[in-house]
Amino acid sequence: MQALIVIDIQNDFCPGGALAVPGGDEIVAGVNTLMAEFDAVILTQDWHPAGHSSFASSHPGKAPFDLIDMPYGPQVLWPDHCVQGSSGAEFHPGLNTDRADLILRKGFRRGIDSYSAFFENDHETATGLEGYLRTRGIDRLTMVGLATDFCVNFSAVDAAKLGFSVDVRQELCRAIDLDGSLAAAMDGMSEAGVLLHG
Ligand code: VGL
Ligand code: ZN
Repeated sequence: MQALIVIDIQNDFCPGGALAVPGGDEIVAGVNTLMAEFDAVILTQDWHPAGHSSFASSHPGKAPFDLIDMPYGPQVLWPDHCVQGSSGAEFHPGLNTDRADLILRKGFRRGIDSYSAFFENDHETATGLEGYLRTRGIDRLTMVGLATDFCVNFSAVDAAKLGFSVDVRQELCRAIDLDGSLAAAMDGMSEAGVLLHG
């Protein structure tokens, strides 16, 4: 069984959004088309409470894209984005959400970020997605979405480490690319055994 995992195609990650990924909206039509090829489609949704610890605004004297040390490790600080219930947190209006079997929200604990769809940024706190996939007999994953070098990267590497076969369709992903983060992500995914397509 094969699932398409669509990562964070939300207004705030698209042009005009609070943490816009260049070309983020260009992938929407292609992702919709690809959905037809899968047994299951799962959407993830970045879903932060106001005042989340990944927001630079929660750390006096810090600016977006600064790096800080959190109890669970280094953390990039972001502009406020994907605040629960806001229009920025909604999916891009062109995304076919009707086809989704599951919408998995992440990043909802104030004190910890969650790039990966499987584990929060302590690499320990599970989101429950692994159990969902295994109990449905899904063993092959294709990932698309935003951003290649953060949430797609962390999700793909975790999935490969958990033993899923993982394919990332690069032409249906877009990157933030902060200080070489895209190149590092590509290396990390390859090393973990993720297949990079396109
Ligand atoms: C993401 C930064 C902060 C992502 C989410 O979806 O890649 N990046 N929150
Ligand atoms: Zn976020």
